[in-house]
Amino acid sequence: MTSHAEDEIDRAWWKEAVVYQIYPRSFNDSDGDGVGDIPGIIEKLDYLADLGVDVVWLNPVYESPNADNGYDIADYRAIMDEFGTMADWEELLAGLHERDIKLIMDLVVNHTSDEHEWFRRSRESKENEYRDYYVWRRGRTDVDGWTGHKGPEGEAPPNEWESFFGGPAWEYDERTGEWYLHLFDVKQPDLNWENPDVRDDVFEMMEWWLEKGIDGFRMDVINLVSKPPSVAANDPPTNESDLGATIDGPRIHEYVREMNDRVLAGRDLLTVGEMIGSGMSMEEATAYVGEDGDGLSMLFHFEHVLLDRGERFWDVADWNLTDLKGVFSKWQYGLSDDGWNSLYLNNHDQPRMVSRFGDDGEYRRESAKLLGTLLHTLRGTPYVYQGEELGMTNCRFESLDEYRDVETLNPVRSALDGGEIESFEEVKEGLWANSRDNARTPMQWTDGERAGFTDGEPWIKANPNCREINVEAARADEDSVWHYYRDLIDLRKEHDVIVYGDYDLLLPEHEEIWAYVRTLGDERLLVTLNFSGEETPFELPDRIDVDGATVELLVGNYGDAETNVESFVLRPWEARVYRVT
Ligand code: TEU
Repeated sequence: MTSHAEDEIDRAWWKEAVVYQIYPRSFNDSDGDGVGDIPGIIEKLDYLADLGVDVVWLNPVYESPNADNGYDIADYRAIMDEFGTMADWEELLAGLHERDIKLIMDLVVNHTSDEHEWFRRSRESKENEYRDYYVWRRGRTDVDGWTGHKGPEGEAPPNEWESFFGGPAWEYDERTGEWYLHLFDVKQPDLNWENPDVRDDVFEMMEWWLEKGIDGFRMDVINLVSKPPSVAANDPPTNESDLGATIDGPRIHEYVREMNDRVLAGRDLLTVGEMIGSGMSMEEATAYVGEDGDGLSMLFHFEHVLLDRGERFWDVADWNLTDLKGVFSKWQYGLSDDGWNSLYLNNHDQPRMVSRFGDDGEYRRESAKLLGTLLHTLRGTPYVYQGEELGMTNCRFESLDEYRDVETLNPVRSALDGGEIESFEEVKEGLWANSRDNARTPMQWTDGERAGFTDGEPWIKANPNCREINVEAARADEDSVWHYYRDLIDLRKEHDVIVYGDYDLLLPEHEEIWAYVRTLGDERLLVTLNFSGEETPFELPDRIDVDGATVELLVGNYGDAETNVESFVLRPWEARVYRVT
């Protein structure tokens, strides 16, 4: 491992930034219709400034029929009515910039809504100029006994791919007698990136937003846009049944690079590509984010959030700390010389981190702070998901009716219809652990019944624990997760070693403690995290020389701690960050 000296730092604003993710539907409702909106975000601008974040990533706010909460876009250049107007959006951007906060927008261009003008035209006839904007195929007639889907008698879909949300990835369209591809919901037809007109239109739309003054993009499932040749070339239908073939497809780097060359290059932006899949090699990663790569600032991988996923949507597998350390360390070392990491422990698609990797019972506060310490002291750019700074938890929904998310509803309904399960009760606990709706309950502003989120009926229920966990209470309590997050965000601005220091994992096999050293020139941080509800002894390995060093506790979730770092006992879910110089 090379150790970087201070004068070799390759600085960028987006490496030094903390990003705050806003899911507008659930953030703050200004007009009492139960749905969060842009004026609601504007009301909370000072809240964001007080927390100290540098960038806001806004989940989709574009016009959409909301089959997948805005990830099904009907018009890329209009704001969804429920969220407000373009003038509201412009006011939001100005309000953020006034406070020195940048804005990155969600770019969803693997698919559109089926209500997008392009798709409306595309499905009208085989001849029209938009036909090739999407992936249309003939069905298979060479299969006996296909009982799967609603094609005409005796006809099966072009191949056997299952969509990410369950059910076939192809939909038969009567008008033209062909099938269209949708890797996600049936209302999210995939764009055909092989068609240069599609790329022209997408790039032009990106340019349009950039000219409005935004500071970058989060790119939804960007590594799915290049379809495997069997689909893209409109070859005869196949029996392919592995959707994995759509990940990092053959022309992906060509497309991302083209996007960079034609739109992004020469502008000082934050770009983060969401890269679905597991086990990405470092070679592949640097092809996207490395110095000679396609030009993205960073990417979101899925390796740590797949550790506890079972086969079906509601299956929960055990995860262990050594695996979690293993995944993060692979990326920490893998991108230490080339590329840059994004760091996230939850988002709008994932359960709440404290319920998943921490303890949302007795040690909720401690473990939320511990996870925050991890997020802010690894090498990379931290992404804080709304409510994380309060230690918000998963939510227990008591019936299927209370869920809203297509990714939860589709598979459960089809399992019920198909007799695979008999009742909601059978999968209830699995959904409590896994459903995306865990992260989508309203932001908890006050201890009121609707969490201070709305005066109306919220579109999804508020977590009853808003009685105790809410912004008002957290800001009034110096010892809250909120204040701790604010300290962590401040520290990042004061210490280059937090941003740029090298990462060195200690005790890789330890099952309760995650410990590492960060080094930049003469600056060293020792981070020790006890991932358990028991007291756990820590021994500093001999190879870390602290003889004669000055040791100071920079931050810790129990307040004080001794400064003899050679050995000590960590309290339940204790996190300590020492500065050793
Ligand atoms: O997510 C893609 C994605 O990978 C999710 O399907 C994820 O695997 C799953 O939700 C984990 O349970 C992006 C968006 O973030 C998501 O909200 C959209 O539904 C999806 O793309 C389609 O646009």
